[in-house]
Amino acid sequence: MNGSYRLAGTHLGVAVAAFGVASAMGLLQALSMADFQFPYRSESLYYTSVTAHGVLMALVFTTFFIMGLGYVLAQQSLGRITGRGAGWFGFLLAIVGSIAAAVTILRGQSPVLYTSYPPLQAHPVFYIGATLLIVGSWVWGAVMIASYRSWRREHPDLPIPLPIHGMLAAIIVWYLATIGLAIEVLGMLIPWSLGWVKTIDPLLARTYFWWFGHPLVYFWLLPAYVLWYTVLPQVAGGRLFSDRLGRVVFVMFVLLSVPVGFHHQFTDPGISAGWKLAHTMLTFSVVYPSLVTAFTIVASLEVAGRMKGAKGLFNWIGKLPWSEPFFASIALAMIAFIFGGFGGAINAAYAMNSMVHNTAWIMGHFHVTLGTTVAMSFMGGTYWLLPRISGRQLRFMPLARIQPYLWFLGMALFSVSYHIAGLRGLPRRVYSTTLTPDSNPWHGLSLVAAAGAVVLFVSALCYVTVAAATWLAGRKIEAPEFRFATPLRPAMVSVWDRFGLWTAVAVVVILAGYAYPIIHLLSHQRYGSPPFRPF
Ligand code: HAS
Ligand code: CU
Repeated sequence: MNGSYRLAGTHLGVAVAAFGVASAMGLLQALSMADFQFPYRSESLYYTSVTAHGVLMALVFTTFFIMGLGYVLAQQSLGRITGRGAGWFGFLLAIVGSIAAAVTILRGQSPVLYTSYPPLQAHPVFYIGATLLIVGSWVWGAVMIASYRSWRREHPDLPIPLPIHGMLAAIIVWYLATIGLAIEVLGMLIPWSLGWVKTIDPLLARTYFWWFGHPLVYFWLLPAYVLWYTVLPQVAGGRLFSDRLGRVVFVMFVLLSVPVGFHHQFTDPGISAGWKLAHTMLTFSVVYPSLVTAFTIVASLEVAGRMKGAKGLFNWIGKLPWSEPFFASIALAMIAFIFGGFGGAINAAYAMNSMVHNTAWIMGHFHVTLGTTVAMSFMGGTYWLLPRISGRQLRFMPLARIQPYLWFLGMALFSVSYHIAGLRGLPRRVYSTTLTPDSNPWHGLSLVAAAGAVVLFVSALCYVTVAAATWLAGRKIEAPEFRFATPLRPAMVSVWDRFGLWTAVAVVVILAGYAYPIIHLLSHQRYGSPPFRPF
């Protein structure tokens, strides 16, 4: 196997493994919430498991998949990975960091949940491990940018290949976002967890965290969009409706992803209402590129259906390849995002947020967005990538065909129940839904969610089985070609390729959104909180 693909494939392998472990934990948690008695069920096991599930899914699975995908795209679209050795070094940092953090979680020393809010305190190795994962991803970003620059020197007059355009946007969002995290972790959490300082200011830490935490979701979403824009129309048998709109969308995420974090802090005191409203407005602005995406990708699919002869208003939908695993995964991911996006707009509405904040609704929301839209795009992406990088045919094709539908079904049961339970007041992150002795309005819903979790677990087993069996024992074939979607009108060089300029504008927007509120928080008299460890 080609060295670049070995590098990419190793990243994908870690992603699939993390996903498998985290899926089993998800099942455990749903059963616990629905009050099934199983051996070793306990509060501490629950919080250990929620933390491990969140970290492995949201940080390890996603980051490793994105890095692997990035390397494949660099090799394919740019014909190179400049600095493959550095790429392996970044991998090493990321894997060592992930394992170290995971060990402290599984030993029950870091039950701080994936948001790691102080004053809950984790073991120092947890924070240091997470830092190594991030630094590893920075190295990846640098290798990607170096590869792009080397290509650019040879092709000064060409538009950036669209897959790389989208990945560069994701990388810029990532660098801008992780500045906030670096300040929080290096400046506050690590010194505090080592005992160098006695107290921590939770509000300030949370503010830095959400500087990172919201753009984090677009760091997940953008690589999914790259697959939607550049691969999906091709697999569907059509054309990309507009290359230019794709570029506008990616640039808008660079501009608007970061300065929206206060929409996670509407209920936090110490941040004035005006700044919260400003972040609400910016949040509604960053919804726009997703609406454009909905239009562009659906139009591309309609083109595909019409190229296959559909004439009516909607019958192009039936002409799409619904039994092809990659297509089915992404199409279902898109359908889920109609609901995920709608829920996001409710969350972001300053006043309505108080109805859903810290309830099970939020679990519902992010299992539709991250757990369905992004996760299904990545699972579908795995089915597309594996045969092409390994030269092996997908093993157990029927499992790969049914897996996306199972996931969609499981998540529908799971997320709809938790959205409703949230509106009925079920808090998020509780170990049991029968908190009161009387039967309460949540238990029935949590049973439906647990049924969904069982379906999800079966689907996860299918995915992991197909991926592992293909990698280890797939029948050797001539690797299918990587083919990207052709746009209806050819790509042209434009101002949307000028990432240096857009990054500079993004920095200005971030300063406008965060400089004053953070200076304000820093200038307060702060007493801080000592650490808190629940067990
Ligand atoms: Fe969110 C909380 C607002 C998108 C993830 N979000 C979270 C948390 C996570 C998360 C993990 O404003 C929990 C954090 C925690 O632990 O506390 N979210 C939004 C908004 C959007 C949004 C406005 N979120 C995402 C994405 C995520 C994600 C994407 C992960 C990948 N979210 C919030 C807010 C909170 C929040 C508040 C805090 C709540 C609180 O109080 O704690 C937007 O980006 C959404 C825009 C999306 C659209 C949808 C476009 C639709 C498309 C598909 C079209 C398909 C069609 C059908 C038409 C406007 C592109 C196709 C047809 C075929 C035939 C195929
Ligand atoms: Cu957010």
